[in-house]
Parts: sequence; structure tokens; C-alpha cells
Amino acid sequence: MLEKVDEIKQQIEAFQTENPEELEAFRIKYLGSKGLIKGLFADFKNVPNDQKKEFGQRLNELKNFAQEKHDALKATATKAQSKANAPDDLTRPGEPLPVGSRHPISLVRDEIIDIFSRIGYSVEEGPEVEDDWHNFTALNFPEEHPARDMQDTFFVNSENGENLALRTHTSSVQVRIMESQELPIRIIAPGRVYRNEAISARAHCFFHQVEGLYIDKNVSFADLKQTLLFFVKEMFGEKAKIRLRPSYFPFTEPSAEMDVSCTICNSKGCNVCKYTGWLEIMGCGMVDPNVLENCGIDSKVYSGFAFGMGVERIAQLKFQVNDLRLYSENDVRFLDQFKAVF
Ligand code: 2NM
Repeated sequence: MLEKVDEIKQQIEAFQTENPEELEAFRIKYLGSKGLIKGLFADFKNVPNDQKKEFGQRLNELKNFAQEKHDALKATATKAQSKANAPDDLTRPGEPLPVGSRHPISLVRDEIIDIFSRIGYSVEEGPEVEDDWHNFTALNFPEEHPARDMQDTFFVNSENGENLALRTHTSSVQVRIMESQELPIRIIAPGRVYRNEAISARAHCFFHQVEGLYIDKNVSFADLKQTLLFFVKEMFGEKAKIRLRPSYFPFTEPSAEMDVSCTICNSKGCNVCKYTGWLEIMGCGMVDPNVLENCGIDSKVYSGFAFGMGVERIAQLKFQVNDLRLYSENDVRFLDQFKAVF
């Protein structure tokens, strides 16, 4: 009898399958109500009394062994089955990937670049750490101009004692281009600029600009006005109007501030335009002859206009963002809102 138990145990030990039908046949053969193990239990009554204890123990072990083997095989068989089934349904949609969105500053900057590209402007870039010449002196800033002050500009320690600063405008890029490129020049310079200001809803220590420059023979203020009107209509719609107010910049003469008619209230007056119907969006003017001469351009032969705008300001009007800090905090709840734009 004990030999029979050993024999069955060896059979069970040797048995392997991942096939559910074969496994069920195994269960019926060994563990079923008419199976081999049940049969051995039935034979129990024929075992001599002095062997009953040992035989009973061995029989129970065998039964547990068969059950454990069955359960283990069942687990692997189910796993194998689900693996085998998964690739069958090739029509199932893929796992969705969370998509990001473009930053509003990038969206608006690229739209500005796009508009000026259509009328022949090319894009130029330059260093964010600038020397005094390109950021101030060449641009006709007098030695004692307040913008050169520690209060307004972040200065950078340099190894050779050179006076370096984080650029306060991308006009420094225009200087580099005027110094090195053939005339005529028709460029825009987008980029990040830095000012030493306390951070608030209305001011930040860095922001983004797009500045433009056009130099050729006979460039006039009328060319500047028409170029800016084209830009505004492309950016804010065909109905948009512009208004120029006299202003002052060291690098332009004459200089002006440009307003666009309020797109939020159609110039009827609202709290965004402070009930004036106009929104200030950029500064501009005819490049000062001193600047042209500083960059090696003959101001008796050539003239040019320049303009500069803040990308955050344009984005604020386009998307009605009321706090500048949102642009640099990278809060996904803010950024997600631009998913559908463009
Ligand atoms: C502005 C306003 C007016 C400007 C001037 C120049 C350069 F290099 F040609 F002199 N680039 N950009 C300029 C003129 C920038 O920003 C408010």
C-alpha cells in the first residue's frame, strides 16, 4: 500500500502543464471524488491496524501535496492564459499618454515672430550676459543714466574685471547685428531680459521682449507706423486701431509709445483699459543717429526705425492673465488652460 502512495506521489511530482484542460484532467484523476487518492482512502479499512497510523499520515500528505501542486499549476496556467489572450485584440485603443501644452509666452512669441517673418524680418539672438557697450553705451545711454544703476540692473562679476550685466533689453542684440551685418537690416530679436525689480503681480525680475529693427536708405516714420499697424491688425484683428504718443528713449529720436484700441471692450471703456479705450503695448522710434554711428553706420546715408514690446504684456491682453507671476511658476493648472490654444 505504501508503495502505491509513493508511486502516485512520483507521478504527481513529474506532472507539468500550462494547459487548463490537462490540469482539469489531472484534478479529476487524482483529487476527484472517484480519483486515485479517494480510492486509497477507501482502501484504508483494509490496512492492518498497526500500520494505520503511518498510512493515514502518508495518505493525508499525499492529498495535500496533490492539492498544492494543482493550485500552483492553476496559478501559472491562468497567468499564461491572460498573457496569451492580451495581444489578440489589436483593435483596443492604446494607453493614453498625458500630453503637455505649450507655454503661453512661447505661443505669443512665436506668433509675433510669424507675423514679422511674413514681411521679411529675420530672427536674431544674442547673449543674455552682456557687456556695458552693447547693453548701454552703444545705445546712447549717458554715463549717469539711472538704468545703469545697481537698483535697475543685475551686474555680473567677471574674472577680468570687465563690466558685465544681465541684458536689460534685447536692443543689445540689435547693436551686435548693426556692427556686423551688411545693410539693409531687417530683424527682430526675441529673448529674455532682466531688471532688478521686486516681484509682484505687475513686475518681475525677468520678462520677454521682441524688439525690431529696420535700417535702409530713406526709412521714415511713416514706414514705422504702417509696419506697426500691419502687426497690430494681424495680432489683434482687422478692426484694431493704433495711436502713437510722443515719448523718450535714449536710443531713438523721435520716440513714441504705441497704444492699440482695447480689444476687450471694443474701446467702449473697461477696467483693463482703465476706461480710456486704449492699451499701451510698445515703444518705438527712429534710431538715434548717435546709435547708428556707434555701430559704424553712416547716419547721413542710412536711417532706421526700431520698436520693442513685452511678450508678457501681449499675452496678458490675449489671454487676460492678471498676474505676471503665473508665467514663471509653472503651475500645471495655469499651463493646462493653453492646451486648446493654437
Ligand atoms: C524699444 C523702444 C524703442 C530699440 C532701439 C533699438 C536699437 F538698437 F536700434 F537702437 N532696438 N530697439 C527700441 C526703441 C526699443 O523698446 C521699448
